[in-house]
Amino acid sequence: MSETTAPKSPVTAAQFADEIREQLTYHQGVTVAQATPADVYVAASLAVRRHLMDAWMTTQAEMVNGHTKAVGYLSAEFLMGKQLRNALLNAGLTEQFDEAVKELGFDYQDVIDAEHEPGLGNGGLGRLAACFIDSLASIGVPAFGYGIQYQYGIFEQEFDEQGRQIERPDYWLTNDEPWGHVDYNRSQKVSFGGTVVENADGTKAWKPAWSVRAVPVDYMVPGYKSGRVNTLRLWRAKSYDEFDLLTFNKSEYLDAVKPQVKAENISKILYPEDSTPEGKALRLEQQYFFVSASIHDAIRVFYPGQDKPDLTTFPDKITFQLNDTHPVIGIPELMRVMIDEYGYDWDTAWSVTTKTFNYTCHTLLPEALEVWPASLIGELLPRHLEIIERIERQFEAELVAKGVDAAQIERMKIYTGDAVRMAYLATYGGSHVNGVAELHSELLKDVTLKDFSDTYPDKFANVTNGVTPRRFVKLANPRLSDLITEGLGTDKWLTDLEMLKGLAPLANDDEFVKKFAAVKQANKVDFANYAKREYGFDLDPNTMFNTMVKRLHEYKRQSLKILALIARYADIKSGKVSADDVMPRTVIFGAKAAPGYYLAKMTIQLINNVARVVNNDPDVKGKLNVYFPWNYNVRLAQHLIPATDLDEQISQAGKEASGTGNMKFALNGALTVGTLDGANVEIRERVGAENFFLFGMTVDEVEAQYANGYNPARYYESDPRLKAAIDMVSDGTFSDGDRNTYAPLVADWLTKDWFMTLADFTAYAAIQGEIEALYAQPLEWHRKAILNVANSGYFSSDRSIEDYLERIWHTGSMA
Ligand code: OX2
Repeated sequence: MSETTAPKSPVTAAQFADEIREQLTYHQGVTVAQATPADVYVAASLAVRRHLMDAWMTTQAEMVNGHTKAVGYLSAEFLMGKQLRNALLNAGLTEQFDEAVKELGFDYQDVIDAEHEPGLGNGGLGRLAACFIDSLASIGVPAFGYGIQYQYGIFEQEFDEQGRQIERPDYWLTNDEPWGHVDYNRSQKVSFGGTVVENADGTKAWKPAWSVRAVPVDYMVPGYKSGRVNTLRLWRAKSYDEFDLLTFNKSEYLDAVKPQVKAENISKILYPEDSTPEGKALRLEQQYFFVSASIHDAIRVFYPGQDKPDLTTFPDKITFQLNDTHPVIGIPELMRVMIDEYGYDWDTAWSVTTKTFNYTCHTLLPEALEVWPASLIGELLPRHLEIIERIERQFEAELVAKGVDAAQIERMKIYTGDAVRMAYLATYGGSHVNGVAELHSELLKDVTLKDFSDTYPDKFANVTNGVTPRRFVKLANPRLSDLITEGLGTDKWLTDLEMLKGLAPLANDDEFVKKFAAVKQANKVDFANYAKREYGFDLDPNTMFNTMVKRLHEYKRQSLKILALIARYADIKSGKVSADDVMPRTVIFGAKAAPGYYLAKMTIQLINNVARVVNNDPDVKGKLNVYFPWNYNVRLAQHLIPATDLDEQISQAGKEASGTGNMKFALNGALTVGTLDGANVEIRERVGAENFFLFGMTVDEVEAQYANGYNPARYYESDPRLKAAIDMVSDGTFSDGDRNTYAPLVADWLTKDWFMTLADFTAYAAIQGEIEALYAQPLEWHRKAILNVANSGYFSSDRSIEDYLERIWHTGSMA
């Protein structure tokens, strides 16, 4: 979308202040004198929404009336982050807001802080969905994000006295929430349970046992300077029976509200899992709930007022992207809707369905590919199970016709009789399957879905992930953004991120390098202040800021980082390394562990206790510090990433599908220490091998180790520094002398170590010397950091969306 369609600077600061006053008076009923920052936050948000409203309505009208196929991004998670600043940026109102708030007598930071971040996602998958809908709107592609408005998002993390993770519910809707519009008049009915009966004419009819009302809550998704505002439609579950009056009148109050509780539980809470499924009925209920409502909603939107819509045109109206396996039940649902509700025959329904859906896989961990017990589907969605059975029969016949051998057909079963493999259903039932980085897509083809790629090679594609430069550079790092704009002479890079390449020659310009270094230093000072204010930490901005932020998972190997850190600590303590030779480092962790993930939680406890011991040890004072700010979220990411010198992407090769944090750090001028995994491979290729700290085994080496019977104890015995570090974990150094605290973790390292932390330790420890030598030459370090920024433009989510448009969706922006 060209800039001519961008909203012109719509108001002056004084006018915007008036608009805020008006909202305070007529929406909230408070005067400016009575207003709190939270009131001003709500009023300002409503004022911004008003500015976006016309573009929102035009976008919707043109989407329905135009000829451009829309995208429906079906995702169980959208990790949006705070809305106000982003909406202001995209509406072109940032400066007016800053001034208006000041004029009203408020500090803009207090107003921004009043917003409670909606945590409707676990990590990378949910944040990717949020970046993608930003890019879709910014490019001007008509699109809906479809998901669930969980009442409780990802838990709030705290640490107890022992450094253990405590999970608290995140009731993010406690205060006025100005962004979501609850549209009761466009709700959908979603049904569950019951039986399937045969009609007299031989057709099937599902007689469900119970239903819930899916109420859409609509969020605006404003594009950056595109004049387009798309919709994120998050469904909230409501009961049709508020309570049973008969039961209530018998004074059985709790029983009377049971149906309501059961219905509303569906959108109550986001599963705090990342990469592993929870085999819970409620999760399947959630999945079906939002997917069924969304499919019906799309039919309502694109065939307005039509009782007998021509659904053979459905794939020309919308393409549904399945964000991982969570929405895959949509495939049998669209079949059911077409056959049972609209009377189409099987073949027509199948042709429409396969053209409508595409599937993105985000993992390689076999345990993360959802498999549902057939009994559960049968109980909750009996008609869908029948449809899946028939899909299986058709699939097998097709494979036989293709000459696939019996053993392979057996391996490829979607429906095994006992279980339904959702990734297989998605692969067969949609047009394309994509991985999220080149290496990942290759491994999907060659390993995880090999039988399918052998049989249907044309279905497979790659789309490497990306991140939105608006939120993660412009908003998060205003100083760097200004410097980039100065260096390039334009701010057009915000919608054409490859333009960052123009910075490469400036890496040789000492003046520019010094300015770049000054930006990083100022960001570090800011973060130190933030960490003091929010967490009470005392970070020294004159040390290297070395960050590892991501979900806590064994494959991501926070263990590797903490063991190397302990080894370093031991070296300084023992005098093996003289304190004068130590490059001062501040190590910062951020990570949530799934509440039921025992070893991950123990790793959190260990990190916290290493931090406690190291930070209180006068022998290493000023040389090594460790901090673990709790409750890592988008807000913390936006503060921490711009302040980071060195980023850790140290997963076991072949396990991280892509990573997106790695892209955010590179774009913000951090150097990366990492393995050849996920998108690290592409980042390194682009920024240059000499500007990336590579270490560790390759995928092939990892596979060879598994094949030869990996023995971690061998590494423990052969590297004395590793041995010393592990011994310190066992001997009570980090548990007030108690030798049992970390025993399960140590036992796992020494006997199992499935993700080969020990095997990569020596290489990881060795590369630290190289890192520190470079850091000792600030100009050289920052030159390399500039080259990281300059060559990371490819990792814009705008580029990812362009790739989806071209390779998978075959649609484009609105004319
Ligand atoms: C994550 C992947 O672990 C990560 O590598 C990737 O960058 C991100 O998705 C976005 O593609 N749950 N979360 C993921 O995969 C699953 C499953």
